Amino acid sequence: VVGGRPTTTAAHPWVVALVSPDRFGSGRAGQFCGGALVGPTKVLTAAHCMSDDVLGQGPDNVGDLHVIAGRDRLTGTGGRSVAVASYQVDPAYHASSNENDIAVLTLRTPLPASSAIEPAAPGDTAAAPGSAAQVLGWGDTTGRGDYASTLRTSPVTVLPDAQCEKAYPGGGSEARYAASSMLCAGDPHGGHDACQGDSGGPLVAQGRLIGLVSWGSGCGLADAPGVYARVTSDLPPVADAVGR
Ligand code: 4AZ
Repeated sequence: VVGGRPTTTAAHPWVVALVSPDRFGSGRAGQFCGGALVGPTKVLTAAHCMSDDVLGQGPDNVGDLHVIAGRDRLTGTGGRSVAVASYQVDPAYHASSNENDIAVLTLRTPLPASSAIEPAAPGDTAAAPGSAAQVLGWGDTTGRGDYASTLRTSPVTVLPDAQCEKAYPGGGSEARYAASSMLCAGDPHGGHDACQGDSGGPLVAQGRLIGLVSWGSGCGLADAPGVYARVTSDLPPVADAVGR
C-alpha cells in the first residue's frame, strides 16, 4: 500500500495475509498476497495469486499455503495461521485479460471469530463512482520493493469506469480495463494506491467488501489508477463462498 498509514486487524478484522512459508523469505513470513475473510472457512483472493509460479500445483495440492488472520505484524505472534485445504479459481477468470480475477480458498479448519477476526460482508450493489474507499495490505509501500512489516491502509476513491478505460485501452502487453468485472479506484492526484504484494487484498467502502486488488500500471501514479476485481454478493464465486 502506497501513501498509507499503519492500521490493525482489530480495525479491519476480515483482512488476511496469504503466506507460503517454505517458499519465500522469512522477513515477510512468506507473505505474497492478501485476502478477505468472508466466512469461517472461506477467503476471497485474486485468481492470479494462485498462479503456477506461486503454487505450481493443482487446486487440491496447495503445498504449504496458509492464511494468517488477526495478526498485524506478520513476523509477530498472535492471531491464527490456518492451512488452506483447497482453492477454486473463478471459471470465468482469464489470465491473459485479468478478467474475473477472483479465487475462493477453503481453510482446513474454521477461524474462530474474535476482536481481530471477523468475516466481511460483500457489497450488495456495485460501488458508485465517488465513493470513499480504503485499500489494505502488507505490500510494497513505495513501488521500489519496500514491503510493509505491519498492515497498512490507504484512502482511495472509486473512479468512473471511463477513467480506467482511458488509462488502460489495451494493446501492447497491457491488459484492457473491462468494467464488467473490474473496478477502478485510486487517487486522482496520485500518491495513494495498492502495489505489489497487496494483490487479492480487500478494497472496502462503508464497511463492505467491494473489490480485491488486481492490477495496474505502477503504483500511486496520478494517471494510472488501481484496478480491482469487482465484488458483489450476487457474483457466483462470492455467493458460493458466503453460502447464500
Ligand atoms: C501487483 O503487481 C500490483 N497499483 C497490484 C496492484 C497495482 C499494481 C501492481 C495497482 O500485484
